[in-house]
Amino acid sequence: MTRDRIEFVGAQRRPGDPLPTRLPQVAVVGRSNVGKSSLINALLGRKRLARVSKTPGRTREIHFYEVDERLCLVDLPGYGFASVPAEVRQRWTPLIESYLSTSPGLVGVVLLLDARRGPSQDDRGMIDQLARLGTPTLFALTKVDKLSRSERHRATRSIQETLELPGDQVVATSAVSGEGTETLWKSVVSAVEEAAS
Ligand SMILES: Nc1nc2c(ncn2[C@@H]2O[C@H](COP(=O)(O)OP(=O)(O)O)[C@@H](O)[C@H]2O)c(=O)[nH]1
Ligand SMILES: [Mg+2]
Repeated sequence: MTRDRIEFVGAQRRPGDPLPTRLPQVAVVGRSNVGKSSLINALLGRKRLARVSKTPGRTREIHFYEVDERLCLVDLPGYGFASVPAEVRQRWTPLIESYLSTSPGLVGVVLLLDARRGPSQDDRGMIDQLARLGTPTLFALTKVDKLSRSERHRATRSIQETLELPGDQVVATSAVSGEGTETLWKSVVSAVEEAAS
């Protein structure tokens, strides 16, 4: 896929809002501030497609980006950031859960984990939920530009061991250097192709 034709096709603001796409979807999920919007921009080679914010919890809706009329990348609000007021967080949780559990076009999820930390309770809750739903999940470590080469290997191995994942399910990425983004994109496209076959 050339990623020449990228289009923001709409948002879901409340659970049950109609989906703005009919294409197969791959959703990017993770804590607020883990780097979801930045990674979507890096995957699609655009600087300011998805809004990047220094303030956690700014994405309050689900955003849909169609690529080459073949697949749709989905930018979800982040979960579990302490500085976001509880009442706001509670409004997003049903939105995220409803999207993940009721979207027939959802073929896979990329779950982002900050390379510098272990998975949080919220991450583990999300991982369990995805396993219950049977949603194929890829794991991307984010912001690896902040780590040395040896720290990066250690972080990748540690996540694999902690979550008992096969090696090819974890990709170390950086939206700043672009590291890992082509590998991850290929996996995203494979997930869509597998779902179609
Ligand atoms: N160094 C570095 N910073 C990043 C990277 N990705 C995101 N950030 C920063 O992390 C913050 C949150 O990014 P954002 O994409 O908005 O996260 P989101 O809340 O998960 O969508 C912003 O200040 C970004 O500039 C990365 O790969 N490397
Ligand atoms: Mg965001």
